[in-house]
Amino acid sequence: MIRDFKQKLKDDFVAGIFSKTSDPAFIEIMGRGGFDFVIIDLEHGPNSVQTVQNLLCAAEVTGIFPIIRVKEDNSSLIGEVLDIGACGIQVPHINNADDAKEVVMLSRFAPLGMRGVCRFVRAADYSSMDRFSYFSEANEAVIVLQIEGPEGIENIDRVLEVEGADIIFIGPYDLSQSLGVPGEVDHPSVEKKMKEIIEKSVRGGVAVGTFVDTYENADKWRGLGVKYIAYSVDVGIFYDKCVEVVKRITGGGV
Ligand code: 3PY
Ligand code: MG
Repeated sequence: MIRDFKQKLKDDFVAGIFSKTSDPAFIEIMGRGGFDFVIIDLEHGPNSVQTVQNLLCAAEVTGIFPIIRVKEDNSSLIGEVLDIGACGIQVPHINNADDAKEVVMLSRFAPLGMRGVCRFVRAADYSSMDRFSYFSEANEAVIVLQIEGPEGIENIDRVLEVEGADIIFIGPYDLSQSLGVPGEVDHPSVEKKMKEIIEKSVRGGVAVGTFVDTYENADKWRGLGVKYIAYSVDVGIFYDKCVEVVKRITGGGV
């Protein structure tokens, strides 16, 4: 599954969505709907390692690629979510090369890192998997680093030099706050910085991702070489649909 995802990312484009619900049905629906990946969010929202385990089972049922966004203070969380079967991790607020190196260290078994070893976990099929196959397959988990703050922007060149990151993800909302225009994700200064990060990452051979909540921005960033786009959040999409339905059935038009 991980190899196919990486290949599609390399050759083409992957379409995803954020999830902040705790109901596995939502994850199944996203898979049935055709999304390539889901980012299950532990940075914002009510989920915990315990609730996420069921969401990962639901992802497997429909073949949607599950990435878990951990919190900024992630030292124990990265190993925990990989142990329960996340195929990738996404880490917010990467500020410098040391942050990036630490993520790689916590995500990979030796010789690439020093992730804590346990083969009696869901990711190793509760010990039924050959231990050496598990260690080598686990070391292919997708690593996504979020650049969204002033230090991260400043240090992007050094971050790109760190071996092991698969995707540099630009968080436009935090980035807009960093640039003094909170929430204005279409502000020219935000757009300019995003374009700079995209150019540098593409030049450095690292795929770029971002978050969008309009189709226009999805088209714009895809056209500029962004290959991993998370379109909005399950709860937001559901809310928008509710508003539309209520307007329609009460005669208010759409
Ligand atoms: C941001 O826009 O800051 C994000 O982290 C998107 O998820
Ligand atoms: Mg953010």
